[in-house]
Amino acid sequence: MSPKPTPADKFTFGLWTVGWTGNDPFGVPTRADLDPVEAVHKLAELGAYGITFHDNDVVPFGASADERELILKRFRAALEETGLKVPMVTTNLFSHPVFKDGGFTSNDRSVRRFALAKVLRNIDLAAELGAETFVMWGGREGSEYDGSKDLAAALDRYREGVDTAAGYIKEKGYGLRIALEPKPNEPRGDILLPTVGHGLGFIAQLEHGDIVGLNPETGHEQMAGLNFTHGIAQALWAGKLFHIDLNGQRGIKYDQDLVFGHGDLTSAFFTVDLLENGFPGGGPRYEGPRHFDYKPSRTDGYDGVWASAAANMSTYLLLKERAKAFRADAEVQEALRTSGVYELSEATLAPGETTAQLLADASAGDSFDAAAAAERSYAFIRLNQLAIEHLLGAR
Ligand code: XLS
Ligand code: MG
Ligand code: MG
Repeated sequence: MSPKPTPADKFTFGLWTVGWTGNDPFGVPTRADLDPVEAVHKLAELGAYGITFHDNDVVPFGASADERELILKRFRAALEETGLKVPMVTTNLFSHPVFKDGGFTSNDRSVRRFALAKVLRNIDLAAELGAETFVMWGGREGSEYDGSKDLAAALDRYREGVDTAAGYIKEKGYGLRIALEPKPNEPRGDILLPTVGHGLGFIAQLEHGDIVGLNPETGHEQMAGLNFTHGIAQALWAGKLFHIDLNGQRGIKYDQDLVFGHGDLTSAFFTVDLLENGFPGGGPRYEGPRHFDYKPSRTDGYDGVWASAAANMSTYLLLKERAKAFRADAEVQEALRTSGVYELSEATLAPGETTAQLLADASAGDSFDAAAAAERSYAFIRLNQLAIEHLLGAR
């Protein structure tokens, strides 16, 4: 039986996910357009907590002020009717041809000024709708050819753009934080800030880095062959996991945006284990929305769209159940101890111990029996098999 989600589970969906009509580089849409108001109603019926969007998912690019107001009025009414929240808003700086060389980092200064103003206006909308997170995915910020970008200047302009937006949030007193979303490639050949690690390094260079964190996406790390759970773990550890995009990916290829769990299921299990149970030794926890950023396959009609939205949530809840059972199992706890997982929480130096004392400690030097210590079996395979058995519902 699939578990039924409720708003307390804090599941959110991008409007562009269920609203994707199936156009790809090789084919035209396979589904009719989805009215954002219908998306709000359907997601609320399915038990979601919120909906997120790019400015142009709701208000078409180039709409007049009057058109914008009319559209937003209808959208707000649907939110009020259903109680669905808007915890995150983001800006489309990638679809219109004007952004073909980027928004914040286009070689054309007039485009950069237009992009920055578009972002500031969208920050006003995000604040008005009560969002807490403002995502920036710089899909066009990059290049195909290394000689076509002054990379230091591009990073300067990226920093200028993000700091200007963050400074604006502070100046207005909005309760918003920015979350940068790394991705290695697609649509650009190479995208700036390609991984969680690059994002963390960039944030450390910002003037307003205190309100800038990350929005890692499962498939984006996995496209680069990286471990998503490690990525979000480091972001959490650094106090920078502001938001999350959950989905599925099968190996190093284009961005598949599959349903969460439909890619690497074992990795999804450990992602949920971390989000729901935290680090084994304690430490920072993620409390934000569980946001799905996936694409319902273009083979499917609207039956498949809503089935896939439900699938993201029920798979997450099933994994949560399994991850809770895993941690509660006495045999698992014993295996974690045997494997030294808890032992890693103990500081390597004793409290107040100096480097001189460490160097003088024979047990860490001449009398350390390296051969004996090398004999230790960490029994990680047994521990992992226990996880697999819980994942498969065998325990
Ligand atoms: C694309 C990104 C995008 C962001 C929001 O690959 O995942 O959908 O999440 O702009
Ligand atoms: Mg993606
Ligand atoms: Mg995303």
